[in-house]
Amino acid sequence: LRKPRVAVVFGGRSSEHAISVVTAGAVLGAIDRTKYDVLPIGITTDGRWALTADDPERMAIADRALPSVEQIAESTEGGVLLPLDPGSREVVYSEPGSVPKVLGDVDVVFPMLHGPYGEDGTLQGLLELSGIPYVGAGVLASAVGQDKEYMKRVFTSFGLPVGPYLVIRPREWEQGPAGAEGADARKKIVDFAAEHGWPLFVKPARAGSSMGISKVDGPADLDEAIAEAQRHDPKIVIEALLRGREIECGVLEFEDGPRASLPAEIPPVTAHDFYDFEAKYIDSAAGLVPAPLTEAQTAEVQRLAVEAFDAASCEGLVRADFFLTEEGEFVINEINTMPGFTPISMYPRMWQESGVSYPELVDRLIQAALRRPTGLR
Ligand code: G1L
Repeated sequence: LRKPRVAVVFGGRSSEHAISVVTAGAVLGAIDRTKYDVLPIGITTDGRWALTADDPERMAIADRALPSVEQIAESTEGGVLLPLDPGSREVVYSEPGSVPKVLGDVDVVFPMLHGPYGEDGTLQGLLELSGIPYVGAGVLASAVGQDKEYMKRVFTSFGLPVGPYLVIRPREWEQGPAGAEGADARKKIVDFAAEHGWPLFVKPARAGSSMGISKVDGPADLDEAIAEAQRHDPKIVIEALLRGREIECGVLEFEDGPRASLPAEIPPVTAHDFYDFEAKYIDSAAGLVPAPLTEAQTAEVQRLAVEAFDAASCEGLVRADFFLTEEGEFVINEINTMPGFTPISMYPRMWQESGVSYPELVDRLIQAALRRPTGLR
């Protein structure tokens, strides 16, 4: 009996290229080889696809150096790297932006790419067109999970509690803060701050990770914050500060439907103004699992997390992030369809504490993807 072939697609044209390589290494190391064949497919930082060595150790952080697809492709002597062209021994990359034919021979894809073209639904759409099942969120849930505006709109329409926010559309700021429209947008923001107080968080609406986010203490810092956010996305989301505790909860699709993990608490960080990029990936082990909550609070956040999974029509998994306000209410901040996924990241740690080991997690995700119908549905 032929084993299902799992393609792990990683790297990519993202600032989180290295994190993706390291994470894919951990996933490759956890896949049960008696059950599955694996095909590691690396995407270089300039967008070329190559079949790389099935050698998780080379994908780890070594001597404080971050790995890259280029490097694992180029440091291949003695045929460690499998060429895309099976008849050749040299490394063959796809044309930039094109997809290698090799994808046609896989039974399921494990996409591990951050941000645009990875977790925003575009890769998922390509896989839909190709009729290949894949792990995790589909086209719609991926796109919703990538756009903070639509995420909030979806949650609101499903009755989930969302914090105060404001959207500044590209054209509203086009003429700059001093232009006629810019002046209107500026007034909108200052009025919002008058109602909800400073500081505000200025964020690109669609960006992977926490890049382009600024905390703004007053009107004087607004222009710079918006300019910075617009380097990532012309559409901006502005949020009020929610005082309270940060609680996260993992949702995983089991045979009988989605279930919530034990929640985690992210302690307030002193070294960082908020839970930023570095805090998220480097200090992620700082999270407390399970979160010190009452049984009722735990049940409540678990219920909200599964509701968020369903509201965004997620599949496979999601990490739902909440604030527990000083009034004792949970407010949903965001969902992440591709959460940090090394064994020490919050999502795997929450499941570990809930009795699902890292290898079992990887297996459940692959099984959920294989159960999913492909083609017209
Ligand atoms: F495929 C899953 F399970 F949905 C999945 C894929 C990717 C879960 C988590 C991730 N995470 C990552 O790839 C990353 C955090 C390394 C970059 Cl988005």
